[in-house]
Amino acid sequence: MRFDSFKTHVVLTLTAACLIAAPGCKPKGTQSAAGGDAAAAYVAPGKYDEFYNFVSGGFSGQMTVYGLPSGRLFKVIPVFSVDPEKGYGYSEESKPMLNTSNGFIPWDDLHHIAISTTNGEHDGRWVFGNANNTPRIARIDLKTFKTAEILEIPNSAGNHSSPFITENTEYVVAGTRFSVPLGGNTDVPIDTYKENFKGTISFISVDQNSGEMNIAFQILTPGINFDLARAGKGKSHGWFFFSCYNSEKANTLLEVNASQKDKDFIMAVNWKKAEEYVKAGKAKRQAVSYAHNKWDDKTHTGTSVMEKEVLVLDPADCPDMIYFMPCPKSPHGCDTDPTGEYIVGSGKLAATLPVFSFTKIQNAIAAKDFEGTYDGIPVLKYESVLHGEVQKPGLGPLHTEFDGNGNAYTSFFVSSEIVKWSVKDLKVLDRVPTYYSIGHLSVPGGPTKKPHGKYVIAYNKITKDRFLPTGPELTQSAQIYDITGEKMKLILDFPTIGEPHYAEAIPASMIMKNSQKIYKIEENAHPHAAKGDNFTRVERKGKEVHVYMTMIRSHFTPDNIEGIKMGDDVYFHITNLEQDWDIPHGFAIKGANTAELLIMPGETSTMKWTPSETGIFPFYCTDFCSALHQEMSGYIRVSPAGSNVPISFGTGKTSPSTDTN
Ligand code: RUQ
Ligand code: CUA
Repeated sequence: MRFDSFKTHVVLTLTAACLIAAPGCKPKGTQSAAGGDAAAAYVAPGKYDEFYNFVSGGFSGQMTVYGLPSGRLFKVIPVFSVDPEKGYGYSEESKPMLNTSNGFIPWDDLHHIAISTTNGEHDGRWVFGNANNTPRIARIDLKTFKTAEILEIPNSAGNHSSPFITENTEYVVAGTRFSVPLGGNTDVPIDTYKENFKGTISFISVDQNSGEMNIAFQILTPGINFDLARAGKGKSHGWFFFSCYNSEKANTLLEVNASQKDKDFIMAVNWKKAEEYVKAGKAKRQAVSYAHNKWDDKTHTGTSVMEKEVLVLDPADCPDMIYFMPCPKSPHGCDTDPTGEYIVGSGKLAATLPVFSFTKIQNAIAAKDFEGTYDGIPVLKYESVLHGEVQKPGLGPLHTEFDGNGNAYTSFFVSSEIVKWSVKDLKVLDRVPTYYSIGHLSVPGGPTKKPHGKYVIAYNKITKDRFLPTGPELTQSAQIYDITGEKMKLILDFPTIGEPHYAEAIPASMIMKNSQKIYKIEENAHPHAAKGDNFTRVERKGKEVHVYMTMIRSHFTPDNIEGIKMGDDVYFHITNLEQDWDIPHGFAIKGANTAELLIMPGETSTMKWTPSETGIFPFYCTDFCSALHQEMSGYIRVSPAGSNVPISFGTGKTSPSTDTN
């Protein structure tokens, strides 16, 4: 009796939850439907994974690195959020990396991953990620797995359509999700949206040797929302495709008001043409302010410079540069196939999946086969550019990836499934449920000209019933399916950090051979490095005290420091003298209102500490580094402001014995 009413309650609750939160949540026997072939994902102890999987951390602001097919977590790379574990955003050297025109920003929301490519194929050099909230793009160096550069994007708000990449990493792009008023007067009534709000997309050039990013130009667009993008490749190299919604230009209750029209757009940009217009002087200089932050591996220091200008192209002055293609119902994903001929638009609210043909787009442009204009920009005829529609594919299509055999894999949020279909004849070949409400999906190499194939990984929005409960918030979930056969086969569930959005996977062999083991101490150009114990010292400069310290298994030099006074700011500049792989040392001091430092072999890092009381403060190494790790510690003495305790320091100076026995 009690059991029955309990069951009814559970069913009702589940149904309500399905309607509100998870339209795809089907009350199926989750345990039996869950059956996967875990053996296929098994990587034996001591064996390496086949792929690195770079996964966006969503609202964690970080990027995570997993092995595939094991789903084992290797690393959280701090990118847009501070990370006390690594001292990122807390050490004096790393603070500039999070500087913006709005000041220091300790958090962001990282959605999309782009691994660098050469000739449209992975080259394993860098991975890019976007900051969705305060618009930025980051570049991570895959030799060190460290954030090497962060570039802020001006004239943008909600950098969602980013950081997708061209065939030779010529550019990464940034399309604004929110249109906003631009230029001098931005203090305008919100309901003047239609007159005053504009969008931009930015083309950010990437230096082929250093990887350094710079905003090459921006294109001014109508005040719509840009969602996602993909570059053309092969025959469509030189073009870029952006999905847009809110062609209604609504500024309130978008869930209703931005879903009025039957079709929104995919915007096709001829970026080679845009380059010509820039060369011809058609771009206007606009005064803006945005941060450009770079990390230097020799000085182990980040610098932040405020850039003051961008070049903006107005389509009104630049004919034949951009076109709109109608696309059903608020397209989200916009994905080009490995040949570059087909562009798949995924209308979140649409019942079919349109596939556009690049050849037909070119023909329609040549024939001026337009159905009209939108804000002065030509709109191509839907039928003229359509390769065809996948019929009844599923509900709520979001994203499409490709294998190397002419197949596409589309995620369906509402019907919670991955659907495999043939790009050529648009026939649905297979479908497999996900648990639950899949967002992005990823085939290794899926966005490149040469997909590596083998697996498709689902990155889900809802995790109910898959893992042990952990209070109101459950872990996020990814699922791996084997796609080597005709039928997709679930082989593993694995939890993820933050909320996973897009991810990319790349063969381990392309990364691991380049992975850096140490920083060479003789190359350390940090101005405050102590490259040996004989360089260690403590210096007072007015109210600043600088401690030049070294660390090596298993002691600090110096480890006894006196002469600090209340009102001082103490800077610990600490150099890890180790030259062995995987021997970082950590540094923490009692009462410091900052994070630890975690210092790599050969690196120098600085902690600023303002003592809050007098007394003796122990400090210690936080990373278990040897059998004598617990001994790796020291003391610092803080005296009252007026005290005359002189600066003194040392290691291994033992005081005369007071032992009287
Ligand atoms: S999104 S779930 Cu932010 Cu890439 Cu599509
Ligand atoms: Cu160094 Cu523990």
